[in-house]
Amino acid sequence: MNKDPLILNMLGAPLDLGADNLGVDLGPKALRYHDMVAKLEHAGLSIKDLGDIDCRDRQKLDPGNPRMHYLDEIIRVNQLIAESTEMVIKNREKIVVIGGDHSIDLGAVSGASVALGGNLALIYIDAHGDMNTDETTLTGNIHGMHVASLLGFGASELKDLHGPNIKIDKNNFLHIGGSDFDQAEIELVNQQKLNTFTLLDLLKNGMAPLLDKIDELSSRIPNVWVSLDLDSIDQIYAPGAGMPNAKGLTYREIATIAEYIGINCSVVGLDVVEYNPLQDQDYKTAELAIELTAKFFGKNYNWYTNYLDRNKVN
Ligand SMILES: [Mn+2]
Repeated sequence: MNKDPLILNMLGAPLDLGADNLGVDLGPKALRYHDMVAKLEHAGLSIKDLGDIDCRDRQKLDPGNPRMHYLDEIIRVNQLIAESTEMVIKNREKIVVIGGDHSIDLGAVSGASVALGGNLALIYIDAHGDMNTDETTLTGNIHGMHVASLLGFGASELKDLHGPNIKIDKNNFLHIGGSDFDQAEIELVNQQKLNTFTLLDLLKNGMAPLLDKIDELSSRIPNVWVSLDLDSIDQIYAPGAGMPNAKGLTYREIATIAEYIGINCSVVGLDVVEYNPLQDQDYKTAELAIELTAKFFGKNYNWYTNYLDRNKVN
């Protein structure tokens, strides 16, 4: 494991307007309270804290367009996120963006893609597809649409955020851990031949074919953005996810995926989203989010490193 300090910028995006449930706006504050900065520093990452973006409260806003709720504010916040990720990656530093709901991924990936002239792969870990458009959405919630936007589908307001180019070429996309795709999302995956490795694939074929897919992608496109929706993880390990998942990835599976990506890919940025501290149990999910963040950047932080620290011989 690489012991060199690595500069990691940290940006909080306490946006909850892309979703319905109360609490994901508290994610950045709760992770900071749980010492995310100190713990990542301890893991060997040198943190530059960019603070939290000011997000407006839904009580003060009109949902507006019924097919894209709170569109204007979501675009405003995502534009700010995109400017941050673009600047950081142009400076050849790395960044973790902490949600908030998953719609913050739109700005995060858009800024990274622009910084790299579109030469960016996206590894997307989520129980859901997030590939609806304003035409196929069943809820009007934008946290279910931004992947389609990044791939160049759906409403121009979303897909043209931070510039008109397609942010992620569909051949440079890998979706991991899906178990709940909507019909329209299944059709998009099939029509566009999108690269997915679902929970069923994992249970049927094991981890090896997934690791091969990660290798293939990162050998072709060296710069990788990782998006981690905590609802991809089983609720036993991640009770504090926006939509807790009774059939998600085990701790062993997600920790291995994160470790493998951290060692074998050049991860330029990560977003960790849908953390809901109101549903967490003893900060279990927060602790896991911190551990996985360290692992995605090739470092380690877990109960064992803590055990070693506590029992160090002087
Ligand atoms: Mn999601």
